[in-house]
Amino acid sequence: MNKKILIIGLGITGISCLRFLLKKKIIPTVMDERNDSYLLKKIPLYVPYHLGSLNKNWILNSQLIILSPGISIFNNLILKAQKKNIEIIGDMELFARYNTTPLIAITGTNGKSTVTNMITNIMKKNNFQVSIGGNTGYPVMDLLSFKKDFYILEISSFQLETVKKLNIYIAIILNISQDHMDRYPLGIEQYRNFKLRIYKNADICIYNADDILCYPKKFYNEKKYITFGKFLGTYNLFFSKKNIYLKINNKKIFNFNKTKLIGIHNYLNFLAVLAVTDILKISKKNFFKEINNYKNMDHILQIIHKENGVTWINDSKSTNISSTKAALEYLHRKKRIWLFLGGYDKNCNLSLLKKYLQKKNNIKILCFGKLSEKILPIFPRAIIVKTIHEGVKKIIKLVKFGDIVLLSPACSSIDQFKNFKHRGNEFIKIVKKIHKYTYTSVKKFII
Ligand code: UMA
Ligand code: ADP
Repeated sequence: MNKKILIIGLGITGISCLRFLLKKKIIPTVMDERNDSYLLKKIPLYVPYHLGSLNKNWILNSQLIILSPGISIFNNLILKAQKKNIEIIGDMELFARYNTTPLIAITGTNGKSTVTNMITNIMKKNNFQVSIGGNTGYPVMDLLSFKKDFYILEISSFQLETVKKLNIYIAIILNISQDHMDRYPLGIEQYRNFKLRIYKNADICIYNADDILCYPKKFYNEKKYITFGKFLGTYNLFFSKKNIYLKINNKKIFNFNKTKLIGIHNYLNFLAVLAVTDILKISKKNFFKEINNYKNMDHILQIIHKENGVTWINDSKSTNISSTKAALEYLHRKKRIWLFLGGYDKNCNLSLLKKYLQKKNNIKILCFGKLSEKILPIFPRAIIVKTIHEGVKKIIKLVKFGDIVLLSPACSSIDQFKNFKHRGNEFIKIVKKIHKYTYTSVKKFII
């Protein structure tokens, strides 16, 4: 590569690209809008850098820009560079140009991490050599040094914005609903178009047949298409009075209710996984063994505390409306729910939750963070609190036997926390601390 290369963004993506190019003896220039000593430490002395802003001259005088996913291709300066025919790619595209390992790639609004992990676990247990990368937090450029049978990639719409030709063996779209509407001003169709790019150079496309937005716009003879869904698709569910079964080609095969899996949304995730394991010829017996062993990841519908008949649940990974819907669909009808909603809402239409949050459903809304500025016109009954901590303090004496307290914020965490993990961990800390304080002092008094 004999071009003037500029890396924009020096988070884990930018740094992984820098590391890769330096190994190849290519010295790019680098840029980040942040300017701090921590960043400086990551840049070798001989690499030219610009920190603190986007440098117009550097951008417009480069020949290849490697853009981090956090920076939109619709950024004004990036649009100007595109007009000048400067090539703009991201780490996925750079990776695609060097990768020779077969890929299984997963996208969708929700369930990406769950499905990526499920596939990886099952494949490992069945003697495949695999590594996981992408939006999960392990940048794809770092995968290239591992020789494996497959790489399993979680890919976000941000990453797909800059993909041109990514050869994929199996590409999956789990579902598409409103998310990141602050980044896609033209709405869900614009977001969807980026997601659909995953099919472009895929041999096999797996998609959710219940969700019209996941359907490819064109079907090609040389590709294979496999579907799953609640009622539609090759792999679907059968609802009897008491149980929910896996159904393949109209045959009841397996009772999901006997597993530890929570929520119909997770049954659907497993159908997508099964479609993959069938392609790889992993036996159904081994697949079912894995379902029985599967434990939800932390921060996803995670029961963190039970006391006095009240169950406290951390679903901090819910950062959009559909994931909070999935939590409510799973939990509602069971008990009264105290729902913590809040954070930065990414311009999504919160009124899509109205059906789930009607008065008759017995759900009390506590709203924290930036969302508080706009929730009342949509949900006038919401109780506004500045922080999750204030909310927990407010309700600790109000919750009754049988209640559920659920943090499923439907928003991203960036207004008050570093990320969803930080938000979830803070919630856990507060809940544990307040119980220790409230109930140990009461218990002492009674004794
Ligand atoms: N930066 C700028 N200008 C901007 C935005 C960012 O200069 O307008 C700089 C920041 O100062 C920072 C760097 O860019 O130094 C951060 O780059 P980045 O935001 O692209 O983040 P990375 O650390 O490279 O992490 C990215 C993904 N982040 C985003 O998409 C925002 C991570 O997904 C991903 O795990 C990682 O690459 C490895 O592939 C995170 C995410 O929030 C978890 N993803 C979104 C989601 O899941 O909803 C899509
Ligand atoms: P992602 O990686 O796409 O963010 P995760 O598997 O981490 O997805 O789950 C994020 C949130 O979405 C969690 O609250 C989880 O309960 C919910 N979720 C998982 N799968 C689905 C699905 N198929 N449909 C709706 N919500 C889902």
